[in-house]
Amino acid sequence: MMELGGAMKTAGFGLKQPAVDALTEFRTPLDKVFFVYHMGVPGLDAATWRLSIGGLVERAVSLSMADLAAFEPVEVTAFHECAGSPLRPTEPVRRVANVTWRGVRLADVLRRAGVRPDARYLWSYGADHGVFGGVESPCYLKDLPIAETERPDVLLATHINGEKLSDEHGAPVRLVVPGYYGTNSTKWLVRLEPREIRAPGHFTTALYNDRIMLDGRATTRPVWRVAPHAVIVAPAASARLSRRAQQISGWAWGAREIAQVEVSTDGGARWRTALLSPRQQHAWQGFSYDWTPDASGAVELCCRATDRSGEGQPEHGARNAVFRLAVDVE
Ligand SMILES: Nc1nc2c(c(=O)[nH]1)N[C@H]1C(S)=C(S)[C@@H](COP(=O)(O)O)O[C@H]1N2
Ligand SMILES: [Mo]
Repeated sequence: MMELGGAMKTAGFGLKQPAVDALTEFRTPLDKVFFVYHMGVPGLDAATWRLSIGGLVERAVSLSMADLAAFEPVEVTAFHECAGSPLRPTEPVRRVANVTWRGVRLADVLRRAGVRPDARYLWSYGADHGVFGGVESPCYLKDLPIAETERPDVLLATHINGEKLSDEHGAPVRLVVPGYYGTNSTKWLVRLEPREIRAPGHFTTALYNDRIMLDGRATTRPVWRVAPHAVIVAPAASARLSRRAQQISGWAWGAREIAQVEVSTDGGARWRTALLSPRQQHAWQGFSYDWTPDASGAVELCCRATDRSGEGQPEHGARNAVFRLAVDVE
């Protein structure tokens, strides 16, 4: 693996995570968009930034910011979800936002280099390097199935919600793969390589590779496509509610469009179907449920999503385990 970065602006793990009940807007304002980095922030200079493309291509390419700006600009609104700590992959963290990315299509840029037909994965390199989980990595290296790189909504992004990317969000250019967990959207992007095999780095083999059982055999599954998930944003956590008619509302998302959201007001004993908005682009979908509490005391509200293919959410022990919220009715 190659060393690509220079000095780091900050070193070590960093995280910002607003509470779920702060996510009241359809498009999450920037001050409520989480960020996360494993090894620090490199602090790249847009004036000298280059993206190199090598590996299984017809011709090696190196692009500057001006070169990138010559491609057709595109905008995509998409949910953005972190898979949670790769050291505790079955623990839900509900680290999510819904944002509008602007940039150029990855497919357009790759066409400049010409991806060879034997390529099966696209490796993406971030300029950050350092220690995470006790392991030293020379860069942040991820991979994607090559078919995803042909999607028109997979971007090399320069802007988030109309603003230039901040250093924390991956300036000057990051990959954005709507429908895939955030970990695959490589920030501080400096190199792309179509390859025949999966990337060998710590962040693709040891971390972000779920241990699962398939047909009675233990195997691994890359943390790529986002599993169905839903959260309640109103009422707020530990709210004190009156016994008047009110609404339970929130967001649902997943790699596939969500077909149904159900709400429970008794800790999961009975479930009712919520009103659900259709999906726009790759955005999260709003849901709401009208509720008049019929008794006072502690209540556990829950919500769960099912996608178009019928996949739902596990009760426990998964990053998308059913969301539960304790509230108090007066
Ligand atoms: N180069 C690089 N890219 C990265 C990361 C990182 O540590 N280094 N973290 C990933 C993870 S785990 C997530 S969830 C998203 C978060 O993007 P954000 O910080 O802009 O919200 O970036 C991803 N891209
Ligand atoms: Mo993440």
